[in-house]
Amino acid sequence: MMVPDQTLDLDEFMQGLIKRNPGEIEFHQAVEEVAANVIPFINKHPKYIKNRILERMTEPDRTIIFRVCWEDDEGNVRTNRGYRIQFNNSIGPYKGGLRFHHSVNLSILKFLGFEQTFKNSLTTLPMGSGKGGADFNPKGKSEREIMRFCQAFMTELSKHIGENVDVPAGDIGVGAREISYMFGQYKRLKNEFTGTLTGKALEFGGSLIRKEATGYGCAYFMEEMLKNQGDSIEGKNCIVSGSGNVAQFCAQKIMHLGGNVLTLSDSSGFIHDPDGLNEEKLDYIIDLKTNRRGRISEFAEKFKCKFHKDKRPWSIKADLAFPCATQNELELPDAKLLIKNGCRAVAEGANMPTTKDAIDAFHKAKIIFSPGKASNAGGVSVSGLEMTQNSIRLSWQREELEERLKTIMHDIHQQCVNYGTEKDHVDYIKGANIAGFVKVAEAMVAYGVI
Ligand code: NDP
Ligand code: 2IT
Repeated sequence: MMVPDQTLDLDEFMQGLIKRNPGEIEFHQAVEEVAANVIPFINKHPKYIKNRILERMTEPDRTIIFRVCWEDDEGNVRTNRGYRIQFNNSIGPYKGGLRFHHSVNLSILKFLGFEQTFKNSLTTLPMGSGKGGADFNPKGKSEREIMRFCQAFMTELSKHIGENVDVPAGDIGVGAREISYMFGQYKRLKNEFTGTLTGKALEFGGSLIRKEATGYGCAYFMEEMLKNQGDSIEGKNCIVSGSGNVAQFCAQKIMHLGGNVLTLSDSSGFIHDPDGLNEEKLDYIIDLKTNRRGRISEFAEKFKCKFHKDKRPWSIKADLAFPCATQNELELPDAKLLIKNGCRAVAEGANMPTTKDAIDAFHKAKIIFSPGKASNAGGVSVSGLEMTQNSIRLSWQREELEERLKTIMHDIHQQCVNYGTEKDHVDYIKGANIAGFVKVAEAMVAYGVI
């Protein structure tokens, strides 16, 4: 039988997706950004249409939702909802972070899992995609409560993961402390010592540079984009948002590369330090946010600079911007302010921090812009290298790992250039989406209908 010529239409495709996933607005947003680039490409490659690759890629392999019961310090029974979305394992085991934040829901985890498919493909390493977490709010919880929650969460999650099946890691609200509690529980339940989680401490299978990798990678990616234009971070004023894992080490690498970091933020506001950060100030931030779990306003008191309550940092005049906190934290009015103040380039450290209309404004103003799936891929890349080290039961040196991270960020940049070069600029979103798509799509076509 003849198969009629077909083409995909973006509006029709999105209508179907929205109908199948009602109310999941972050998931719709992430898919639309990819589909807008990938559909014109697919329409030139009938095999991707015939095999319904985009329809299949937007449907997770499976979604696991479970109850997590634990006891707080007063002996009250508490209940949260846990999730693991195993999105796509065409090019390797499911791989992606766990997020503990009160805002966590199915839509947010599906957007993150979907983005992870393209990001992990870009890393050049053999990793599929997944994401998980819980609507548990770690703020204000005692150390023992965090431990009991992590153990209860892992008691269920352990049934679904494994070093060759699905390898979770950290994300918002999940750092070395939580990974340690979860790894301990996994080891106890399974009676095995394997690399089933990444982001572990160095004493039990963790990798050097993993902690720094997302932030360092983001700064390296910005450096690559500027180099492509004959420029560099050296001497540039930079705005960084967030003050967690990604923001801290993005700020540190910007400083190493000669840039000046003027801002950091958290969910209560931002600090503006016109003199710029230095290593002493950054050490204070790392201790404040990672060890003491304090508020960014304490930095302003300590170093006598300004704290802007409930505001985001995008009104500050600077050359470069690095959104490193959370999704949709940079909206159209923020983009307009950045453009008006002469900002030249934006590299996303967070996942989908920029809204669609803000991205459109950057494109119109010819601002260089990289999507998180390219510029924050350093974190999962070093997670991949942690998996390799666990498999061969060896640990690589810091210099070797940093060199590998740099090479991977360079390769990701090159893939974006290969697929995203337009007449007079590189469209990094298009480049990342198409390059990320091709590797996974080719594997799916090769497998046939599964
Ligand atoms: P952390 O939990 O270490 O830090 C998160 C930071 O973002 C904190 O400063 C937090 O403020 C702020 N934040 C969180 N939610 C909000 C919100 N709703 N509004 C304003 N500020 C908020 O997380 P990470 O640094 O690990 O993650 C930051 C981003 O980077 C996320 O988008 C994550 O998905 C992404 N990412 C992380 C990777 C990793 O390896 N960790 C890898 C790739 C991407 P507060 O302290 O007040 O909560
Ligand atoms: O969004 C991400 O890439 C992460 N949170 C890191 C995932 C990982 O497996 O290291």
